[in-house]
Order: sequence, then C-alpha cells, then structure tokens
Amino acid sequence: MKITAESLRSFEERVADSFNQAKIRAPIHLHGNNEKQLIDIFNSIKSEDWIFSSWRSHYHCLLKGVPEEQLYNDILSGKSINLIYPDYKIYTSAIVGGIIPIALGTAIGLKRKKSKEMVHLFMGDMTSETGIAHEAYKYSLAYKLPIKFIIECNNKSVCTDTMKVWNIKEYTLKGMPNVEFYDYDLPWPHAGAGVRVQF
Ligand SMILES: Cc1ncc(C[n+]2csc(CCOP(=O)(O)OP(=O)(O)O)c2C)c(N)n1
Ligand SMILES: [Mg+2]
Repeated sequence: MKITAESLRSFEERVADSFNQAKIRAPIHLHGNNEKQLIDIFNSIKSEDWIFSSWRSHYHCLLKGVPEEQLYNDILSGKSINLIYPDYKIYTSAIVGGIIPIALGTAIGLKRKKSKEMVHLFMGDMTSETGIAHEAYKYSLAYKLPIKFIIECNNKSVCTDTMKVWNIKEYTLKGMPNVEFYDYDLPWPHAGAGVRVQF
C-alpha cells in the first residue's frame, strides 16, 4: 500500500489515542509535521539499504516497509522505543547516541564486502551534537564509508533548547557532505501524547 502523509499522520494519531486510553504500558515518542520530508527522503532509499534510528521511529519503520498492523501490535506491546526488524533492515535504540556506532560498524562491513548497500542513520538535533555523532561522522568521511547522516531537527532535547545548551548559532553538521538536515515543528510532547497516563 502506498504511504502518504495522511496515512502516516493517522497511524500516529491511532497510537496517540491508544496511549491516552492507557492501552500502551510503555513510553511512546511520536513524529509529526515531517511527513513530506520523510517521504521524499525514503524515495531515494532502496529496500536493500539499512536504516538506523532512535526512540522516535514509527514513520521510519512504516516507510521501510514494516506492515502497519505488525508495527501497531509491537507498539501496543510496549516496544515503541526500541523497534527492531531485521527482515526490513531497520534497527533502533532508545539510548541517545547508542545506535551510531552500530550504524558505523555496519557501514564498515558493507565497504569491506564491496556491497552496493547504504546505511541511512537518522538522529535528532541534540544527538547530532554529541561527541559520538561527531567521531562517527569524522571516521565515516575519512574512510569514505557508505553512510548518510540524516538530522531531524525539532530544536529540542526533551524540553531543552539544543542551540542554547551548546551556545551555537548553527548546527555543527548542517550542510556538511553526506548529511541531510531538515527542520520540523514537533506537534506532540517529547514523549507520550498529551495525557498523563497512570500505568
Ligand atoms: C544516554 C541517554 N541519555 C539521556 C536519555 C534521555 N533522552 C531521551 S531522548 C533525549 C533527547 C534527545 O534529543 P534529540 O536528539 O534532539 O531527539 P528528539 O527526541 O528531539 O527527536 C534524551 C535526553 C537517553 N535516552 N539516553
Ligand atoms: Mg530534538
């Protein structure tokens, strides 16, 4: 089935409703207002490519081909923050920066095998300013690894202004080779869906 901005949005709304009705007994992190950007990005990602992402990955999973009901049931069972689908080559971690060395290692392996496959590594703005992101980026350029860094910028780390934390006027990796950067205005809270749910 073709994925559209509307189908992505209605998936997140369904998850949000389930969370607010206390049907999901674990954290969720929703995406929104970035549907068009992600659909464009995934248009140039091949099914044999590898995706690495974070706690906020429902859209990435859908766009990489994970069936909607399978994803929804996994979220319902509490796996929203660490969704892993080897069959669809998408791996995520809820640890800030945790997935980066795994993505980098995969890119090293692909290069050694002379594979045509690519790694697409998604991260938030704060994650992109961490030391591990910068080391991995430096290494990937120096060794010409098949990895692209995609920075999804909502200008926030939980409730904190990322630029203010680092006292910077521009994001460090923005505009650099092998980096795709997009801004979006997250319409949801950092986590959850707006209702305080008591498990
Ligand atoms: C090592 C570690 N430290 C702290 C946290 C708590 N934490 C979860 S998401 C997050 C903010 C990350 O911000 P950003 O990379 O911009 O991603 P966003 O949530 O905005 O998409 C933090 C601090 C964590 N998950 N892992
Ligand atoms: Mg952010």
